[in-house]
Amino acid sequence: MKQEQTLVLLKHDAIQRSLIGQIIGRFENTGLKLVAMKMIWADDIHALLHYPLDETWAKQVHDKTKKVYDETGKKWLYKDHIDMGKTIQSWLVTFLKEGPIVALVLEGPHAVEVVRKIVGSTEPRQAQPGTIRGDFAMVESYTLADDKKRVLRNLIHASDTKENAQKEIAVWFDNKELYKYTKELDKHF
Ligand code: 3AN
Repeated sequence: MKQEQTLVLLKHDAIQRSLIGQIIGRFENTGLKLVAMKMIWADDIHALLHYPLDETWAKQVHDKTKKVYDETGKKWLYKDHIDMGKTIQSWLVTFLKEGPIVALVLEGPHAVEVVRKIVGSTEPRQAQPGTIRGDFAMVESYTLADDKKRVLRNLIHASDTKENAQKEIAVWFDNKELYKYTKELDKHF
């Protein structure tokens, strides 16, 4: 089966909360192969390459958040999805540069889907127990983050599609940093 790769960033809140080992342990438990890993302190260039202001993404972020605002009867703050996208992008860049992060690449069948599943919902409040965000960050919510004018502190970034995974891996890793090696499990894939 064709191997897939996905990018994971353990953001600075995960490092502050001493969760590196536990989170990486969960990824290892899936059976996916860790093919690259490093600690980085991001600069503006890398942060903006990682979080480009893409209109489709802005629309998605807008719709996900607006749904929660409508359900909770909270007043909507933004003019439109572009206005919101720009605001969230600037918060994301600030947060990504707050301190060192850990970047890793996981490889294996359905890597993107499997990783997103165990990471859990973007809004930790909605994340299922058993997921990383559900177990370690459930008190965090869109309304809390927006009231504080900061990004959701949801511990992890995980690529959402195979295409984005390839783009994001290229932001953080050179090809020579992606290792090829065999594991016992490979013979079953
Ligand atoms: P995911 O990280 O699950 O792919 P996206 O693409 O919806 O989530 O959002 C990217 C990041 O933007 C999220 N990880 C979150 O930190 C932040 N974010 C999205 N919407 C909001 C919001 N309303 N308030 C604060 N941060 C947000």
